[in-house]
Amino acid sequence: MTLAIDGARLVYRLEALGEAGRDDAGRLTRLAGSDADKAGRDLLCDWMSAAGLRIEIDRIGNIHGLWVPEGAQGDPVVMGSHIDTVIDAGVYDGCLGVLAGLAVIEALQAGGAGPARPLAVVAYTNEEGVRYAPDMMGSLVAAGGMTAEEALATVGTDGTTLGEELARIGYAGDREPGFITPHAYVELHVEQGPVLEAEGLGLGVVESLQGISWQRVTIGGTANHAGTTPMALRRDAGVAAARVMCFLDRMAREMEGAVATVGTIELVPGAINVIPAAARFTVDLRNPDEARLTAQEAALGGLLDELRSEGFEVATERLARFEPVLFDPEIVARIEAAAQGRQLAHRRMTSGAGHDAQMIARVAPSAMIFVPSRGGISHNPAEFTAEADLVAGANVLLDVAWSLSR
Ligand code: HGY
Ligand code: MN
Ligand code: MN
Repeated sequence: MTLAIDGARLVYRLEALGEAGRDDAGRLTRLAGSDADKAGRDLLCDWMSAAGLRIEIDRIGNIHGLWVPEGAQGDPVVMGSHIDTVIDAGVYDGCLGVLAGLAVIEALQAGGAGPARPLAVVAYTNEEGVRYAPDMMGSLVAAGGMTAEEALATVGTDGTTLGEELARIGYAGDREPGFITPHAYVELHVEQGPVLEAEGLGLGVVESLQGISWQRVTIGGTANHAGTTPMALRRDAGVAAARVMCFLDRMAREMEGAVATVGTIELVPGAINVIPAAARFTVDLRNPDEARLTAQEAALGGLLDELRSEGFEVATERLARFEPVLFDPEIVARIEAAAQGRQLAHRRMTSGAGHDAQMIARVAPSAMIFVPSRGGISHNPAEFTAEADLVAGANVLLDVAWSLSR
């Protein structure tokens, strides 16, 4: 019996979910705990209910859709990802993995399949970490890497608290995070990078995921008059921040596997004719190799010490730190076999982006499936994956989940 997912319905739902949470500038910005997040969550729950799934929400707001057919026993096979987004996002990041998981369960139901195990599809809270750090927070709590209390108490970039926002939007669930231990976890996700497209491949078999280091840096200088203050007498926090940004960019270009990003920066007081008294910015460092990621952090620390010796105040705040992850070889092999079975051109690869799978891998055998991103673009409204690739990836997810649940 060759099962297949309903591709047209998957694409329709991706587009419909992509409309839930657009801001008044028409940008898709579904930050964790926001009204936009509620709109997406409500839509997903409607679809899960229509599929007859039992919906369970845990204290950190992770949404679980459970299918427990007659006779199915034991820990479920879990498929998942996230539906929260970055600012001005595309419609595929995270949403594909959740909606494909739902499509897989619906295909098994429609095909009269009788799995020996239950299956579940999960949307994890706050994977992006844009409003509340760290990222992958819901799955981190589910994997026991952070307590629910700590996560719920997290204060966001806008001064709100995650727990209060989840309660406000009606998704402060009552189940204990981790109430489900997956028998296995498989996540379908758009690659968000250029590799598959560049090599003309339709599918990525993801066997590892790089390490991530997030910090917030605050540099204190001295506000002064932009016109009257000689250059030699300045303590310009803005220039100090710019030196850090250029240093990180050069270091990442010279170090194997390294990437470095300063994605947010704020100058205080932020006036055209005032030398900045302070600069607050975030640093995102990544590397597949833990020793090199530690070296990147040490090099940043060395520069910050140099700035201190020049008279700047420098403070750092750790926002996230996750070591590189190797996924489960047996699940990886099943994904590879399913891709071969569907004659899909594929390759093994690592993930440059963080994903919920890297957290769930702490408690269950896990791996990921990638499909190509056009132009390697993501975290951008131009994010796009061709329908044929979306459906092929979802059918590989179906084959793997079905093989794991028999
Ligand atoms: O930051 C990441 O890699 C993920 O998109 N949260
Ligand atoms: Mn994602
Ligand atoms: Mn993302």
